[in-house]
Amino acid sequence: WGNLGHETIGFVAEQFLAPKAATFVHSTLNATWNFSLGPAAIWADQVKGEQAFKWSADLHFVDAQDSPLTGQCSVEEERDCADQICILAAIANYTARVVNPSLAAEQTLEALLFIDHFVGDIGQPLHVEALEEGGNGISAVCSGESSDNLHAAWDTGMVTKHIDQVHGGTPQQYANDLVAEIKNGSFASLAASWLACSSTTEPLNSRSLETRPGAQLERDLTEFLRSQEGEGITPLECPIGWARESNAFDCTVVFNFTTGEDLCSGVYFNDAVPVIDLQLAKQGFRLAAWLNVLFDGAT
Ligand code: DCM
Ligand code: DCM
Ligand code: DCM
Ligand code: ZN
Ligand code: ZN
Repeated sequence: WGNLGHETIGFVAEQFLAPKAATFVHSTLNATWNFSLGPAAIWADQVKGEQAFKWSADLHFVDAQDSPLTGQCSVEEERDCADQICILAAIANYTARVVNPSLAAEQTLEALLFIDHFVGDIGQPLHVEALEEGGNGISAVCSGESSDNLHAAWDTGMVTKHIDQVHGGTPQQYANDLVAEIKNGSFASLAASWLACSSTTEPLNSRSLETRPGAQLERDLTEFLRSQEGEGITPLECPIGWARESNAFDCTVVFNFTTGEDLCSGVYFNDAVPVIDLQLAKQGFRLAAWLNVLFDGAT
């Protein structure tokens, strides 16, 4: 996502933080970030072009070697992240680091800033897709501008137009509107299942969940943190599930357009907007739940 999408996700998460997670977040993020996961979510994009952080640029995505144009969507840790340089390994790495008491404050801050950003990016379907470098190599038209590419249309073009059209032009307002949908609106019946780490291709009722949907997320994190005694990065089940969920959209709406079609209006835009709303709301809610498990011990 671009800045607006990331800020929206951070502002959604802010409204679901449990007490200790909130205390940690607001004492770790300094005035530079207005003490908020909203503004802080864009740091990882700001630094990835700097020499000192060049190594982090490839952590923003996973190149899933699937085949979305023939309807075969999938993400496999072993196939797609064998070198451990991808968003899946990054979320695991910074999850371990953010609660590591032996790290210096600067490193703890960086870990939180990376988590804030990567839990957002993993929800962008083209950050979980190898084809044409996540759509960067596919030209696209957005609001008449033919200079765009498909990746940029999803990161920025459609999000900007949607916020301007129906959410008052600001990520704060967009986040407030999504939070209202989570609390009382169209997402209210779904939100609990977002913490079950399930894939959309795997119906919730086919899984043996404990009664609380957050239980699997808690199990995943607990097992992961326990496994950190050893070397290497243990993948986390929940982020792989999130990646598969967003990657599934690469087999439905994302590549479903003809050359020259305007993606930021008409049929394509109408199909994409519900996906954008869902993915931003979901990842914001999950970001809060993730930090709540880490710092409060529960979702
Ligand atoms: N590093 C990392 N992930 C990468 C590449 C590097 O976490 N994909 C970290 C590990 C080293 C450090 O960067 O601690 C080395 O970077 P530099 O040479 O910039 O200090
Ligand atoms: N680093 C990281 N993840 C790790 C180890 C290091 O992101 N597992 C980053 C933190 C610093 C840089 O690499 O920005 C250098 O770290 P170090 O001094 O520990 O090599
Ligand atoms: N990106 C991606 N998958 C790739 C390459 C890049 O998702 N294989 C993302 C990272 C940025 C955007 O695309 O959000 C633009 O990448 P770059 O800045 O490397 O051109
Ligand atoms: Zn992007
Ligand atoms: Zn990014």
